[in-house]
Amino acid sequence: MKPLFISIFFLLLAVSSSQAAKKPNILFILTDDQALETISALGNNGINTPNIDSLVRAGVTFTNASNMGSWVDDVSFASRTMMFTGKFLWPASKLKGNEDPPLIRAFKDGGYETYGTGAWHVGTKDGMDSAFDHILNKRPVPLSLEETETPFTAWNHDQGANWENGTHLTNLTGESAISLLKKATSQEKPFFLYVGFNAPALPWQYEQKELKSIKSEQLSLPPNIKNRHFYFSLKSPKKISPKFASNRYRDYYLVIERLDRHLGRILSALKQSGSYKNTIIAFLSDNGINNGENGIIGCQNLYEKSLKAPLILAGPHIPKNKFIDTSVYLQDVLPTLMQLAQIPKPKLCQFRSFVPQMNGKETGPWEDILGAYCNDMRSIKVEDHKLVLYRRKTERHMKLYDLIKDPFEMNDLSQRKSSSNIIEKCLDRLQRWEASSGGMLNIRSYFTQPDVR
Ligand SMILES: [Ca+2]
Repeated sequence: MKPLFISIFFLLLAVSSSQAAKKPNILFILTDDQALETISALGNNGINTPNIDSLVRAGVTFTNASNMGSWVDDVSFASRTMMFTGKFLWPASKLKGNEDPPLIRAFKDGGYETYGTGAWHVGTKDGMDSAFDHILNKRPVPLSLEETETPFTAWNHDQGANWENGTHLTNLTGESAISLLKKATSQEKPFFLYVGFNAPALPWQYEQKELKSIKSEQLSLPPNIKNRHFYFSLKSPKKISPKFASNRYRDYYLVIERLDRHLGRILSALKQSGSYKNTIIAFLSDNGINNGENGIIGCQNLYEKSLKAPLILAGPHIPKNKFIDTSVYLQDVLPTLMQLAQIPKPKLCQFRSFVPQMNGKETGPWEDILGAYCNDMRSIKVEDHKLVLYRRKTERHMKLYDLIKDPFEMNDLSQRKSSSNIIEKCLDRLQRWEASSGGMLNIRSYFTQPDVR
């Protein structure tokens, strides 16, 4: 090789290795059943989340990120399986679970070393074992409390679940994340670190001394706590009393505050490692939950409270302290991270990147946002409206809400004459989506306007 060619060769080598060094690390923090409004930076004065707040200030927060729904009671499982396989709801429901998660594999193929800890709960081969190169303290979910004669007490370590072996699971996951982070930041390759907090999924356990930090009687409850859902197949107490609801809120918030403290420790460790500036942090949940709103306990429904969850991205080339209300799916997060990391999106991935929206594009990646729960419910958000369909045996219900004027979904507009155009539009789009995505329902045969009113 002549000297000039040798120089050019080494120059190119240097350029390509410096580009490789610039690939951002990914710190992917996924919580379980965390509703959108559980963040103090989003205006909730009842909870104190200084570390999630710091991410909100450091990055972009999507305030309309929804789960696409579920084909089983276990909504978390469906949401996560869609998230890590890239498949829409019905195609994901047909997966046999005999391959490793393709969207994590894409990062491995793109030169990333992968690490995982905590809750996983994804319908792919061998659980977390096939997903990551390095695993610490993986945790199957859901957890169950041991059957004892003692009534459930949040701070009783002997009852197991989150207190198994005397350590709260949130502490264990937080500490495992820091151990993996130390290992990952000592390597040359860029890392993808997955941290799956079981919190704030049930059971809500905390130390007794933590109780005094939140006074349930001082929590302000949303107006739809007093609203009663009409649909009888949803499991819920007959009437949610304000005291019952505020105690639930308190317990839920206490578990999130512990999660926030551990997030703070992880962020400090990342800063101390020197890798903070070249790391994209994704903080999100798999779905939200109803804690008594509209008379419902749980996430097996299509109210916004259960569909929507936090979605925050911070790091290099991501705007700071920006809020975006464009509708996206929570499952769009991995294609987004792939675009930011310049990794090709696998062809099988049906979800889309929202990088253009982070950079100012006003129209969303989706024309409308779909929701489904088994074959009992369907929803679609078109412009400001949301249509929800319910079916059980021969029974049919239709509800229409204006999400701008009525964010708590309390005023059904489906009976109004003026609603017929938007209902037709919603039904048409829902029918098209159901048919094109492998759904089981013929929407039009079940729901035609005159029959359901
Ligand atoms: Ca969940």
